[in-house]
Order: sequence, then structure tokens, then C-alpha cells
Amino acid sequence: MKKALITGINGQDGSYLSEYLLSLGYEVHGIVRRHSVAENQNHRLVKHGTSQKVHAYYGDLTDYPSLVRIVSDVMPDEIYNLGAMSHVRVSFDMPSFTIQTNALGVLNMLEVYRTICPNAKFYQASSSEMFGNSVDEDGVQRLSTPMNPVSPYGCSKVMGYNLVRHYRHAYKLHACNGILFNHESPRRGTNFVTNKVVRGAVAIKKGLENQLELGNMDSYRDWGHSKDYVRAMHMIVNHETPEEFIVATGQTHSVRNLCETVFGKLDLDYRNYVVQNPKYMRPEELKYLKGDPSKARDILGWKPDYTFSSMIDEMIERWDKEL
Ligand code: NAP
Ligand code: G4F
Repeated sequence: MKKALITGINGQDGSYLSEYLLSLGYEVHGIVRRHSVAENQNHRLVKHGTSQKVHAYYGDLTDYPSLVRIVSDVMPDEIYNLGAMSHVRVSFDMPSFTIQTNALGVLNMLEVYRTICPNAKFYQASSSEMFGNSVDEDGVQRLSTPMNPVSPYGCSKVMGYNLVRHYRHAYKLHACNGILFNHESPRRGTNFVTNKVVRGAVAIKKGLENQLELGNMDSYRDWGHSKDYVRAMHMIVNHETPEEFIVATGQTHSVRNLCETVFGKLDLDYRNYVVQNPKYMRPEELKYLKGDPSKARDILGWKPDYTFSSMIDEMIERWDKEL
């Protein structure tokens, strides 16, 4: 039985990845942070019935001794470093914590990996936010597209990405990066735009709310489903050579189009309900993302099961039940 250790196990991706690895017969271990309200520590795992099936440990990417203790106890075959301060807008407010977790936290994990279990495989959750506003002439980001991050979050992820490549080359480790474009689900945090729009539209449809406040509606994102993307993580780690892969749908939609689609599915016109609030604008915005997933498709055989539309249907279903 293979052992996997997941940082950020209680996040959107961590919860789906746990379920996927359990279904493959893995023993799954994960790191959760201490919260003042105990129920908040592993709510996604509890909600979806996974908490009894995984082994959870208190730790933090910024707390090196906790990582040494956990990795020595578990001795994992695969490490998935998903833990991060993952909200781009919040990273402008908390730049230091963002860099400590997303950049120095990666360094901490790599050091513990290199010194305690160097024969394991290591996956780093890298991000399309690293490209910033670089786009190739054909309107796509690919592995050769320059990285010009436009947020503290993006800067921190570039550091983590480069550390993984450096450790791979310097210490001959099986350490790889998945550069994942935006991926969503009913489990997405409610302050990310997809889940915020779906929750808001369903609340308006039910007469519980009467308007939705958003920031920039003219940015474009390449949105896929988390469940499809965690399968790609496992494929990337288990590819014979440690490499970088882009995981994306190759399609892009504006936030405005997202609103049109979600409200339209509920027979509503978003223009009657959505208002812009400067509070949700960013000091610097990443305007356009559309990834080229051809390497993952051709080499790993990865392809998504969900479409943009079926993903939104699933998210609407969640809020329809919950509100
Ligand atoms: P998420 O739902 O925000 O989950 C992040 C997880 O990291 C949470 O469990 C969080 O714990 C944990 N965490 C935060 N700070 C930590 C620290 N200092 N030490 C240990 N754990 C910490 O994010 P996600 O959507 O699942 O994303 C997973 C990873 O993929 C992240 O690294 C993210 O940056 C990256 N990524 C995401 C996307 C996307 O579109 N979803 C795209 C590209 C890359 P708490 O619950 O205690 O806060
Ligand atoms: O949903 P978002 O907050 O996601 P963002 O900033 O693209 O970051 C996500 O994807 C990255 C991959 O590229 C991940 F690495 C990162 O961890 C995270 O998962 O915002 C999407 C777009 C932005 O252009 C934002 O300005 O939606 C725009 N937006 C407009 N109104 C809003 C809002 N975003 C949020 N969160 N809230 C709003 O009210």
C-alpha cells in the first residue's frame, strides 16, 4: 500500500485528492493547521465523510519542526504540497504571510523531503498566476511563456516553482511542478469568483438577496473542475521522469460571461443584479488566462470529464440544496 502525504489536505484540492488516492488504495496522511474553532480544522473532510479514512496531523508549512516530525513519522512514498495562502486578492493584504507559506514553506518541505525521504516523489502546486500578463502571440500560455507575476501570490509561486526545479537538478530528486490553471467545484472557497457568483445568483433566485457585488468583470480565466485536476496531479507525480506540466482546458471565459451563464441558467439577467464595488478590485490585475494542456494530454493521456457548463450545473445544485 503506497503512502501519500498531502499538505493543505482540507482545501478544495486536498479533499478531492484524498478521495481519489483512497479510491486507488493509498494510505492517505495530511497536515491540518490549528484553528481556534476545532470544527474548522477539517470541515471539508468531515462534510464529505473522508475524515475517518485519512490520518491528520497538526502542522504548518512555516513550522519546520512540525514538518520534520510528520514526515519522519509517515515516511511517505508521495508528497503533494498543496498547502498555500491561495487567494490572490488577499495576498496583497497579507504579502509577508503569503511569501512565508507559499515560498519559504516550499523550501521547508523540500529540505525535509531531501533529508528524510529522498526516494519519495514530490508534487508542487504551481499556478497559472505565475505568468501574470504574459501571453504568447496566439493568445495562449504554455511552458515556454515568460513568467511575469502581478501579485504577491504570483511572486511566491514563482519562487516555489524554481526551488522545486533547483532541488530536482541539484539533488537528483523526483520533484515536479503541475502548473494548474483555475479549477473550481462545489467545494471552492466562497470568496473565489465562481462560487461567489453561483451562490449569489441562487440566493437572488430564491429571493434571499437582491444584488451581488463584484470587482473586475473584464478579466478572463481558463476554468476547469478540481476533480479532473487532482487526477492530473497523480499522473504528473507518477510519470517516469519528473517534469513540468500545464493542466488547463484550453478555453477561456470572462467574469462577465460567467455571470451571464450562471444567471442565465436560472432564467435571470445578471445586468439587473450585479454591481461593481472597488473593494474587490486588485492593485494589479491578471487580465487573461488560456492554457495549452497539450503536453498533459499527449504524454500523460489526461483529459477532463467536466465542461464549463456541467461544472456550473454541479455548483448550482450545491447552493440550491444548501440555501
Ligand atoms: P484552498 O482550498 O485555499 O486550500 C489551501 C490549503 O492550504 C488549506 O487546507 C489551508 O489550510 C492550507 N494552508 C494555508 N496556509 C497554510 C500553512 N501556512 N501551512 C499549511 N497549510 C496551509 O486551495 P486549493 O484551491 O485547494 O488549491 C490547492 C493548491 O493549488 C494551493 O497551493 C493553490 O495555491 C494551488 N493552485 C490552486 C488553483 C485553483 O484554481 N484552485 C490553481 C493553481 C494552483 P486552512 O484551511 O487551515 O486555511
Ligand atoms: O476567483 P478568483 O479570486 O481567482 P484568481 O485570482 O484567478 O486565482 C485563482 O486561480 C489561480 C490560478 O490562476 C490560483 F493559483 C489561485 O490560487 C486561485 O485559485 O478571481 C478570478 C477573477 C479575477 O480576475 C478577479 O479580479 O475574478 C475577478 N473578480 C471579479 N470580482 C473577482 C471578484 N474575484 C473574487 N475573488 N471576488 C470578486 O468579487
